[in-house]
Amino acid sequence: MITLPEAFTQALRAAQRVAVLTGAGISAESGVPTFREAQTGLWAQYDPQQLATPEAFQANPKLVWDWYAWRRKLVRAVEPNLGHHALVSLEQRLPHLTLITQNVDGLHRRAGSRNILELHGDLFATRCFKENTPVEPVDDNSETPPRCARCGSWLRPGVVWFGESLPAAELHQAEAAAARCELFLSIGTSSLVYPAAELPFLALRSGATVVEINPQPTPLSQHAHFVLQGAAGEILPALLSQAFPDEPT
Ligand code: BJW
Repeated sequence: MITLPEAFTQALRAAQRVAVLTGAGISAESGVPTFREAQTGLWAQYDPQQLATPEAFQANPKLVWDWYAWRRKLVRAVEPNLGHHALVSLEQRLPHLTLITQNVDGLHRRAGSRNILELHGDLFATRCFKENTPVEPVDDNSETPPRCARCGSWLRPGVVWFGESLPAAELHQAEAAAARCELFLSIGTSSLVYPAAELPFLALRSGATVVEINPQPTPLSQHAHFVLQGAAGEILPALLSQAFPDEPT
């Protein structure tokens, strides 16, 4: 049984505005590999950081498209876990919670979270590589990579690659939520990728209490007010039952 610091559960109960930033670690217990952990099977020989760039796609569109098609298949076969579900319950109990996610797997949406900002796009969305316009998702069994029906260019996954801008409206809302919140939770992210990694620091500068949930230390750890070392799927349900002991989970 995990016992969380009373000062933290009290801060959570009292908070009017909470911002939550999640990364790949929250989906790990669903069976989705994190971004920086070694890949398995066919993809073990590739470094995700080398595949998730426009340059990699331009150099080898089939390779990069197939990697995303493989990940879509993997994500379709898994379910949201206790960590995702605990965040849904937290949203229902708190006056205002903004869920900012770097994940492209859609598991927060599938769990039932409502106020979500997806900073790095959506694994299941498709865009024209040349015109950057959204198009209808294509069948993963069709020829790869597919072509844009309008201009004939390659289609690409609707995610944000290294060197690309994040969706402006989502980033703006995430920064506003980080600057305004009293409590900021950073969950399951290595805190390495910017501008998302800047958000807890923005919250710190604005006077918020910052809490990290992660089995491993990150560059944020030494700055956070509370570091809860462990798996999100264990800590988040404990947080819920200890902060709101009289409410059904
Ligand atoms: C658990 C767990 C459990 C395990 N429970 N936890 C400032 C300084 C330096 C560089 C830059 C900067 N500003 C911009 C940059 C460049 C770049 C960047 O940040 N590079 C860094 C690598 C240094 N950023 C960009 O290019 C961004 N664009 C941009 O800023 O545009 C303007 C600009 C461009 C160029 C220069 C300057 C300005 C775009 C970033 C897009 C990131 N996209 C990706 C791919 C998405 C599509 C896909 O999935 O394929 O997003 S990269 C990848 O990293 C993915 C993730 O969302 C993101 C974050 O990873 P995350 O979620 O933290 O996962 P992991 O695997 O790293 O960590 C998992 C964690 O979980 C670990 O800590 C585990 O311990 C933990 N864990 N089990 C809880 N059960």
